[in-house]
Amino acid sequence: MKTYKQLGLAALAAVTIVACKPKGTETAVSGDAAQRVYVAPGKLDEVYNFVSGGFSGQVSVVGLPSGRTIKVLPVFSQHPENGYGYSEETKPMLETSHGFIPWDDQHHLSLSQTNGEIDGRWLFANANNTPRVARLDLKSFKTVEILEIPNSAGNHSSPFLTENTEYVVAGTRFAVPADGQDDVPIESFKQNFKGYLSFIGINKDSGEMDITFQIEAPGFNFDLSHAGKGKSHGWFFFSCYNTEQANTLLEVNASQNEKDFIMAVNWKKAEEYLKAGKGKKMPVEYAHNKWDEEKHMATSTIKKEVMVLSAEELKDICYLIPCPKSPHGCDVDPTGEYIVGSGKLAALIPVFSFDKIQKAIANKDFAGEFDGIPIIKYEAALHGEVQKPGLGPLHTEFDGKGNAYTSHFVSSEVVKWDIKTLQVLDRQPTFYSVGHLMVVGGDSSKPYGKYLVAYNKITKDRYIPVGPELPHSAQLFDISGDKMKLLLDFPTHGEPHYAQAGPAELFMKDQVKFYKIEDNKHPYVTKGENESKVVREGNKVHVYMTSIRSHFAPDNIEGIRVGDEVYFHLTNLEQDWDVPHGFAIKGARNAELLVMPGETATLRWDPIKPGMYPMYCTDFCSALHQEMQGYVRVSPAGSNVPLTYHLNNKKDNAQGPVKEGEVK
Ligand code: RUQ
Ligand code: CUA
Repeated sequence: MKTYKQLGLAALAAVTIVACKPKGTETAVSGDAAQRVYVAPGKLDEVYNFVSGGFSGQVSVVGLPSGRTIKVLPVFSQHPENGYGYSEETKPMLETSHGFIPWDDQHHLSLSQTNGEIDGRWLFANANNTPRVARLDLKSFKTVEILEIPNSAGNHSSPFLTENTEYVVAGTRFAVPADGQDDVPIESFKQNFKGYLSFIGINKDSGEMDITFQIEAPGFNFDLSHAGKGKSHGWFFFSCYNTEQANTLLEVNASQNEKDFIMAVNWKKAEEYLKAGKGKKMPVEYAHNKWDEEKHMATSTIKKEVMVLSAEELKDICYLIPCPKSPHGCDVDPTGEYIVGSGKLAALIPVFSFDKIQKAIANKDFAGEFDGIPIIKYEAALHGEVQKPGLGPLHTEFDGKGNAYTSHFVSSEVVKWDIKTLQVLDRQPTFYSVGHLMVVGGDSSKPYGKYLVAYNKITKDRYIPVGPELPHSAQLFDISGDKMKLLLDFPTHGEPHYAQAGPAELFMKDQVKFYKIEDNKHPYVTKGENESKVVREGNKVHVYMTSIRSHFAPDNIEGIRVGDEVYFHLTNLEQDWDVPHGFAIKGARNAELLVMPGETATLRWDPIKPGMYPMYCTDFCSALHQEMQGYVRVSPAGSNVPLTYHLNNKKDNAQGPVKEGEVK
C-alpha cells in the first residue's frame, strides 16, 4: 500500500505536466513570411494537409501553405451539411455492434503507402470511443468503409500502417477483459484485463479491410504506434503506459514506474504462427460497413469471430523495451533504424536502434520478463538519449535529412535534433502547448519536408475571441533551412491530433468529378424526369424524384397522410462537375440531403401533423435556385385524398386514383 504522502508526491509530479505559456506571444516572423504563405486568388495550394478532427469525429482538408480549410470530410459523426449519417444510404456507415452511433472521437490518420511512400490512394482514420477504423477513398474524398474493432476500448494506438499498406493496426488504449467475458470485478484487473492489438489486413487493389488476427498482450494501455520500415519492415512498435496496471487514479498510480515499455511486435512471425494454426477463434461481434460506389449506398454486416494469438504462449512475437516515463509518441525514422519513444514525464528522449534490438534478441540480452514476454535490457536496445530536449515530449516527425522534430507540450516548443548525434539543433516556441506536429510526409520513408505544422492545444490570444470556446490552433513553420521559421497561424476544426500531408499533385489526379447517371445502380434511381413517380405501399410512400436546374420532379405531392413513412429518393440528373442539388422539407427531423451529380440519396420523412409542407433545394445551384421548390400536402390519418403528384400543374404518370382526363 502506498502512504498518502507518497501519493501526494506523485500527484505533485503529475501536476507539473500542466502546460506553461511562453513569454512574448508576438514572435518575430521573418520578413518574407507573408509572401511564403500567400496563395494568390486563382492559384492552388502546394500541399494537401489532412487533419484529424478529434472530438468533432471528422477530418478536414487544409491547403498549405495558405492554411485555408478546403473541406470537412464526415467520417465518424453525422454531418447535417451533406446528410452523412442522416440519409438512408449513409446511416449504415455509423452502425456498430452497439447500434447506430452518431459521434466519435477521431484522433489519428494515416495515408496509404507503397514502398514506404505516400501513394495518394486512401486515408485511414481511427475512432477512439467506440473502436473503429475508417477508410476514405481519395478519388471521391468519401468515407467508404468502417470496421469496428472487438476486444478493444479507446482505440488510440491506431490507425498506423505498414510500408506497403499490408496492415493497419489498432491497439487498445484501455486494457479490457475479452468481449463476452467482461462481467468481472474491476478489482480483478491484473488477471482478467488484457491489451489486444488488432492487425487489419488491407486488400491491395480494393483497399477493403478485415481483421486478420489479434495479439493478446498484457493488460497495459497501448498508446501509440508506428510500423517499422526498410530494414525494420515486418515489425511494429507500440508505446505502453500504465505498466503498473493500475485501475484507479491513474494520474498518480500509473506514473509510479520510472520506465514503462515500448513493445516490439514481429508481425511476420505472427503471420507464420497464424498459418501454422496457432491462433484460437474467439466469438465476438463487430460491424463491417461498406459503401457501394455504384449503388450509392452503404451496407452494414455483423461479423462473429476473430483469430487471436497469445503473446504469452508464442514466445518470439513480442518483446518489451523499457522506456522512460509514460511514453506517448512512438515514431520510426525514415530509414527504419531508429525508434523514438517520447515519455510525457521524462526529461530526455530515448532513441532505440533496430539493429541493437535484433542483436539483443539474438543474444537473449534480457532483464526478466513480464507475463511471459521478454524484457530487453534498456542499454542493449538504446542508440542514445537526447538530453534536455524540453519538457513533456509527445510526438516526433522527420524531414528525411537526418533531423527529427519533437513537440513538447509542457515547455510549448518544437525541438529539432539530429537523429544520429542526438544533438539539439534548434527550438522554436509554439503558441500554446503543442500536442501534435506534422512534417509533410514526415512518417513515410521519403518525407517531402519543407513545412512543419504544430497543432496546439491552447489558443488564448491568437485570434479574435469568440466566447469561452476557442478554436484549436495550428502554426506553420518553414523547415527548409537550418532554423525553423514561423510563417503562419491558422485556426482548425475540432481538435487536431495526428495529421498527414503530401504534395498536391498526388491527390489531384483521377478525382471523381461526377457520377455517370447510366452507371447508377441505386434500387430507387430515377434516370429521367419521365420516370419520376410516387408509389404507395401500405403506409410507406416512395417518391422517385429528380433534380435538374432549376426544379424537382415531381414538385407537388398530395395524398400523403399522417402516419405515412415517406422516402424521398432524389436523383440528381446533372452530369457536370460541381452541380449538387440539396433537398429539405419542413418538419424533417434529420437533416437536408446534398446530392452529387448522377447520385441518388434518400431522406426519410415522417409527418406527424396535417399541413402544407414546402420543400426546396438547399444549395444555390442557379439563378433560379430560389424557384427550386414545391409542396407536399399532408392530410389526417385515414383521409381519402387521392395520391397525386405533378409538375407544371400537370399530373405526371400518377398512380393514385386520378380521374380520367386529368393527366394532360
Ligand atoms: S494523441 S497529443 Cu493526440 Cu491521440 Cu498525442
Ligand atoms: Cu438546386 Cu438550388
